[in-house]
Amino acid sequence: MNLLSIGGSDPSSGAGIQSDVKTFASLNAYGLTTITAITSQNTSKFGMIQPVSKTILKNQLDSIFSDFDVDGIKIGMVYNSEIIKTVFHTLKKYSIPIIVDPVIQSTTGGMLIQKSAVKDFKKFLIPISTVITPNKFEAEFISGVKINSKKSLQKAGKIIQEMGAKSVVITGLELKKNYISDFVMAENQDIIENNKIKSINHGSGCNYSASMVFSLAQGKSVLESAKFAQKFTFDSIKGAQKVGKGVAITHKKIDQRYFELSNAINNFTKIKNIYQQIPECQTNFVFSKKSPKSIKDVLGISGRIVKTGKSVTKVGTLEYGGSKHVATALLAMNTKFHHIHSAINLKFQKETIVKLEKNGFNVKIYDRVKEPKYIKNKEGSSIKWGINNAIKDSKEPPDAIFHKGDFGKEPMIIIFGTTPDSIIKKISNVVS
Ligand code: PXL
Repeated sequence: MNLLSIGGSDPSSGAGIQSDVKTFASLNAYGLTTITAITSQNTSKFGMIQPVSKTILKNQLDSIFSDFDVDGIKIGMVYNSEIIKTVFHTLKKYSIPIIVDPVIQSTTGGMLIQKSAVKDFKKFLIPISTVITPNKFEAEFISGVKINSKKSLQKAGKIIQEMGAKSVVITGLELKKNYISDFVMAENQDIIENNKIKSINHGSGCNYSASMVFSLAQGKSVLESAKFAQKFTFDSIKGAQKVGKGVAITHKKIDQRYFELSNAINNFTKIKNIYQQIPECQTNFVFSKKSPKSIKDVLGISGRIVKTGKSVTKVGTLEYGGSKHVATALLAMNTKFHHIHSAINLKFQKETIVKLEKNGFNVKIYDRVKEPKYIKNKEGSSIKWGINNAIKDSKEPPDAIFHKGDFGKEPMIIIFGTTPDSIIKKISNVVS
């Protein structure tokens, strides 16, 4: 996924385009940037601002759009009217989710937009936004409404929506003690809340809008994306680091599991003739947290790995809870063998079983025909029963478990391992 951040450069990397690139990278998306202005600032002081010329801005935008498929755009600092109009004239040609983060003032006091440009900001950029994400202060500034009640909050949101924004998310509201809330005006009106972390930091606003565009670009709704952004921002504030001498800079710890599974999926798709191993119900590849309790602790692919002719492709994204069946099999295995954290399902073929055994792998079978009726009738319990049945006498975890199907049930092999990489090693020996 390619995401574009249009905004200012912040040399401290706490905010602006540098911060957005960090956010995108932590989500495994590719970050593109076009710089509207160069700021000089650190964690204590805001220095100069120098906007770029419209010629170089247009040139940057053209170089991005002529080469990359852009899946989502975030607009941050735009500073003056010339920049606003240049951005508008390029973006109006595309129908890509656009988040407009109406940044006005930095935590350290710098003005990020000229007073004279506010009118054009409202005229050109608000109408092209899929979502606009002002904080309370910015929402008050744009709408002219002082937010001090639910009614005034709704009024401010409505005024901004009437300026042309499809959806409005007003962030950072303190509606309840010890909580921080966001007001989401999309298909419906919702208030979403999270625990408040009492700290002053640099970067949280940028984290919110950048993570939100990632979620929107995945096809998630505005409400789902706001929830995702709220959680992402909470985590990044929790992980804030005092890198300089002034305020802490937000930091989202990278989920290593995400990268390991992503890499392994990539390697899996490259195995010679791997399409021959994909079952009718397609393949999922999962990797769990250390002590998984439910499928929500298991990372899987939301749309599975699917066969497209003679190649295989990952469809959807890696998500906790992204797999049901293979994740359930893994959970059953992990309950007995705590160090097994990864699994993949492959098409049942006799020769695969023979090769697995020839390679010295421990292979177990269970018979779905023997599955008790009360289990069959209970949605989602067959796999758990099958895995438990196959390992009930095992002292060591098997490398693979298979069953030969039942009426209306496709036969299947599941390969298990400690990590996704260990599974790739097992499979590569056997199937290519
Ligand atoms: O957080 C808003 C923001 C956006 N862009 C740049 C900034 C800031 C805040 O400091 O410097 C370039």
